Amino acid sequence: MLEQVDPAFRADVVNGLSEPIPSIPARWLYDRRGSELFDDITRLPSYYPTRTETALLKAKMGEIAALACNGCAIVEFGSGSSTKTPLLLQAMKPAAYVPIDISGDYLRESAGRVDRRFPDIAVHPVEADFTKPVDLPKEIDGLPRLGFFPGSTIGNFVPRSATDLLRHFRDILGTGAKLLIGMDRVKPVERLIAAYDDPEGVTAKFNLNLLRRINRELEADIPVEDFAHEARWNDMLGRVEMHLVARSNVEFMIDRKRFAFAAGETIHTENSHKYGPRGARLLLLAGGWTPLAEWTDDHQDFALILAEA
Ligand code: AVI
Repeated sequence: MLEQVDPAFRADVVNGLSEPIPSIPARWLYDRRGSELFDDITRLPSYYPTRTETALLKAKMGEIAALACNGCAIVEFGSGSSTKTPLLLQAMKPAAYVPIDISGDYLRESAGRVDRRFPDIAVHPVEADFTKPVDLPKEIDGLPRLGFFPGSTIGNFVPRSATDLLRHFRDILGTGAKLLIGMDRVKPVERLIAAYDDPEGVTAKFNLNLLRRINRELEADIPVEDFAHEARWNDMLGRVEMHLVARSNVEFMIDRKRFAFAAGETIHTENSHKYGPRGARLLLLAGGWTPLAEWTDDHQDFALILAEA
């Protein structure tokens, strides 16, 4: 059966590959297989962010809950299959939980799980793209709001878009709202590269899966084995970049357009920005949020920041 193809996918791929520096927006990495591979990445020994953030939440939850939520409604941006949410709900005992996710399947599954496990919390799932305007359910009118944006997903947005997104969260949640956000810290390059180019090769599969998706959904003929995964640290811009590098001269067709890559040329597929303490706070301030408190692990690998709109 032919899959439904999102016209925005076709446009992003064809336009992105036609740019002088070929790139494809990272959101297209997450088809069903890509999401499964990302779940696998979060369990890899070298991928520290998920493990560190979860441990941090567990260790500091009492303190975080006391400052962040008093009978509030928790609004989670991009709830996915998050395992961090139960920790929050257990400790904060919010009046309501509003998971927002673009994937209806994930959303219904996670909302159902929360509903069964926390019968006293009203769950109001919203199927939406949180980067676009979102109406919150009227059932939470009048409740204080806490936005939750874990996982350092903010790092996948270039600072210009990250500040737009933070301002958008402020518009959705309203003045007086709070935001608990996870941000990955700058650290030695070897550790960053190991996290994004693991010895098990899972991140390579995740990155290359994008080419398989293009072949399948856009009936293209990219020779996937002629591309290799590469993770690079861009020191000037403070980010890890994922690229797909042509191993040899490669030609392929997408949508009756021909594309040619010389050996060594790349397709840029993702950015993952890392922030120092001041950079993180400045980003929040530029996005309309005043930092109130910050928690980090013993190695200062990862930070959770509570901010107020
Ligand atoms: C989803 N996001 C926060 C991950 C990250 O670390 O930037 C995506 C990822 N890409 C490769 N590994 C993980």
